[in-house]
Amino acid sequence: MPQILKLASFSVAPAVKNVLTYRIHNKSHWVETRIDMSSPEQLIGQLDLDEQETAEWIAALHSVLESSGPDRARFLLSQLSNAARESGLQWRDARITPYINTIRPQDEASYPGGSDAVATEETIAGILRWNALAMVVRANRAYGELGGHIASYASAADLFEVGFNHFFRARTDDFGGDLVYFQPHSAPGIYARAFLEGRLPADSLSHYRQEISAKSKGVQGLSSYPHPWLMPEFWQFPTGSMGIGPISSIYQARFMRYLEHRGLLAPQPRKVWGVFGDGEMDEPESLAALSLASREKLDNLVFVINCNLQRLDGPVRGNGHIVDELETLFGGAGWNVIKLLWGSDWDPLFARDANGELVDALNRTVDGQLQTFAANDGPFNREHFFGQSPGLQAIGATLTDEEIDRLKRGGHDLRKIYAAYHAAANHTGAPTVILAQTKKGFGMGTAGQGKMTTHQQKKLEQQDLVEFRDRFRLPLTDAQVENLEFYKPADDSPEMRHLHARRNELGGFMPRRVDQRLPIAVPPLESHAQFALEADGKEMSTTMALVRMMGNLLKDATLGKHVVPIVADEARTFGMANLFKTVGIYSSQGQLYQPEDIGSILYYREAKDGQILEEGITEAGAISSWTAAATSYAVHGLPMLPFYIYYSMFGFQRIGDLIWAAADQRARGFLIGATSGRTTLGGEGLQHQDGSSHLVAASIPNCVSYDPAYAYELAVIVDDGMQRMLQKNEDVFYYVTVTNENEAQPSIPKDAREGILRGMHCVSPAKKPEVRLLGAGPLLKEAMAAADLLEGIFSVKTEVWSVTSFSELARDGIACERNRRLQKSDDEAWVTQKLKGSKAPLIAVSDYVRAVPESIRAYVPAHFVTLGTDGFGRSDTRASLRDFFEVDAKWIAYTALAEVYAGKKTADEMREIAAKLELDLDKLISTSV
Ligand SMILES: Cc1ncc(C[n+]2csc(CCOP(=O)(O)OP(=O)(O)O)c2C)c(N)n1
Repeated sequence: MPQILKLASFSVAPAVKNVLTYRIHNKSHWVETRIDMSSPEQLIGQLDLDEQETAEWIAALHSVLESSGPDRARFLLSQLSNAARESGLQWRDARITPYINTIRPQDEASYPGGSDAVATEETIAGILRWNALAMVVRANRAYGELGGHIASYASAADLFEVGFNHFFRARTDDFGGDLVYFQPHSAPGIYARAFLEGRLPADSLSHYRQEISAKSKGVQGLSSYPHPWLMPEFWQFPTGSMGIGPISSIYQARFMRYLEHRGLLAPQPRKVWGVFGDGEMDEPESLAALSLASREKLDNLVFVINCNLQRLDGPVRGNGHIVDELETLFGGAGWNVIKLLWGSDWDPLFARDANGELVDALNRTVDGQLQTFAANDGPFNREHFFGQSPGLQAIGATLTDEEIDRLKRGGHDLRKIYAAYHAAANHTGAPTVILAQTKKGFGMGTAGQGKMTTHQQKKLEQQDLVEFRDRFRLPLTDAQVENLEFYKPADDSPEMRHLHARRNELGGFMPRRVDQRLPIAVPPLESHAQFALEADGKEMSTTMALVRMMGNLLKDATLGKHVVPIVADEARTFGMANLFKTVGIYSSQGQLYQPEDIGSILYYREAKDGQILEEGITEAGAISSWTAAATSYAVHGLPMLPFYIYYSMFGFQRIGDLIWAAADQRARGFLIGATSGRTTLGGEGLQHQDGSSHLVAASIPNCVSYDPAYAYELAVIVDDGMQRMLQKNEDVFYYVTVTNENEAQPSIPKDAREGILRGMHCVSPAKKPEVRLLGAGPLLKEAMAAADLLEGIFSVKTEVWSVTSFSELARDGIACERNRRLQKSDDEAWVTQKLKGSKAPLIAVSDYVRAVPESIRAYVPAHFVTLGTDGFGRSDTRASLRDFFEVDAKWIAYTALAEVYAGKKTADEMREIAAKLELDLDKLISTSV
């Protein structure tokens, strides 16, 4: 029978329907419990109806554990669980463990160097906290607009330090090195460490977030967040945009395996570590690839989530437990989860908690309340936490107020952190997540610790600074504190000796980006693209041409193995199925089934050394793989050449931020926007038809983008890209759009290469033209047909140019214009050079929004009209779409005639011309509907 002795109170929680809160006096203390009453079964399942029986079961488990050990206990539990299922019991483990550390004190790995090392490292962490704080406060004293963060690193410092002192191994001659994704706004702490290590001078610290002014003084300024573009010898991975780090690190760990399984990288016990925020976990990208990590058994991956329970505005889960939520999510996805919640000073308290009252209280205390406890002092915590019941009071009574105040959360206790990292580093068969509970703004006292506003605190009063100094026992005078002086212990101090010894032991300093020049020979163009150069009118789409070139490159003896074809479940769409057979699809497990199509020559072949990364329907995942491959030259000293081929609409628009991060990371590779062009991708309609990717691509400084019309143009572009990226080691990447429209492909005209690469070349010259047409990509064909109409029906002499890249033309134009303005050179833009020989009007047409061709207007030396595909797409035939958007041959011809006859023909005459072309001048404007 129930052992309820007294039922004190119960209430139905107003905010949560069907939840009963009740307090039971359990012999010695009151226990408050919440139960879900949504069904009678739920209710019965949560009430302990027979405490004695429960106790007997628990005792039985304890006895098995003691006599036969944990393996046997686990076995019995899974047998029980099976038996329950067989009996029809719908039971499933709640996946939430109590709000205590996963690792029991007796199972903790011991700290290398013991108490001395702990003490020294605590001192170092205090110094780092100070220098990081001083860096931010100094910058903001000087220029209030600079920004920066103190509270995040203050909470993460110990988590980083255990990594730096014991786990993060640098790249050496014979070891590839661990890879660490650092929480972006903790960057000041990483700089502070590099200062102690002697890698960054104090001058640099004084120029945090002042990169431009520092440079003018000959000083290396420090970027706000990790940006390899800005600090190429320091940062490896950009993480400043939340969510990018987590997904990138997962695919990085997976790509390391890919390289090993393909025999390109020697298998080594390297790890990928990612230190992220608990608020950051709300980004969809943060959680998007969790199951990939466990499916691939990525035990080379460790996430450390700094659960300071706060994000920018307030608590992450004020009314719940973010740790428990993440435990459920990660555990459910198959990760090894380690809760690191309480410091060593809690161990004796738990030991005194004979009837589980303390654990109950922690289970019940929601994060918002934990934050309030962090923001308040010992007496407050004694009253409001330990004061909840006589039992808790008794536990609290063993501590002074000062001790209560200093009770550590797990993520601030070096020993506990070490034990968690040690367990994570040695875990096999699954990735590990460490959920480390900390206090945001740790040590910032009443000025910041646990405060709602602490995230954005960048100014501190003298009193707060002095308290901070005292809290971390820093040997600074009041004046030094006032001046925010950086502190570096003497070279022969125990701290500095320890710090250097530890890094020596771990292979050197981190983070460090190594970018050796490792050129790879690019095969001659003719070897893989002869079919495109000498197409001679053969019909093919540019997508087919690309895939054929890639197939040939894959066969090249030197380059072949470096090519990484990547798709997000669209290989068949792009005619790549033949690659399944030839190079295989990468699968860490090989192929455990007989594929349905085994009899066909192009069967779906998965292999452990497969070369294609077939990512499934995740553009975010596929681009993360691409980035890992495109930066392999720096991360692994192994250049790779990824081609990620995707629906162009699902690129810059959908995953633009990941591409931006790749650009920051100096990625080198090809992004291939297939099924491109708003009118060229026929029936697919509004959400699939891309008319804007070139606009975004043009805004990325190191992205070289092209919209080629012909297979030979594509061949020249791919060849140039390979030469620049692989041979010359330039930090650029290529975005090339290809289409699925079959076309008669001409052979390459003589001397076309330069024009193709600079952005335009003449494909149909005319002597003294009356009008000139600039056609881009798939619409060059329409421009050519328009020229036929103009010449054939209206006897208007027409010249046609193929524009392969408006963005390259515009960049060149901007550069020339600036050079002239700054008196550097008189060079004319390529557009100007090519078009200045005539005053005939120009009509430019592209399958993208008009802003794309408009980008060259300033450099065009004649009257200029642009046509494009502004507006929403539609599902219809190409012909209907091009008529609708007014970009087909007839509309181009009519537009040309409107310019040629301007001032010469009446409105009625122009209407007659339109009628001759079967055009409706009164149709609705495409952009308005
Ligand atoms: C995509 C994106 N959105 C918003 C921000 C702005 N931002 C920077 S830090 C931060 C809060 C981070 O909270 P959390 O991840 O919990 O880290 P903490 O600082 O608490 O350790 C926000 C919203 C950002 N950097 N990136």
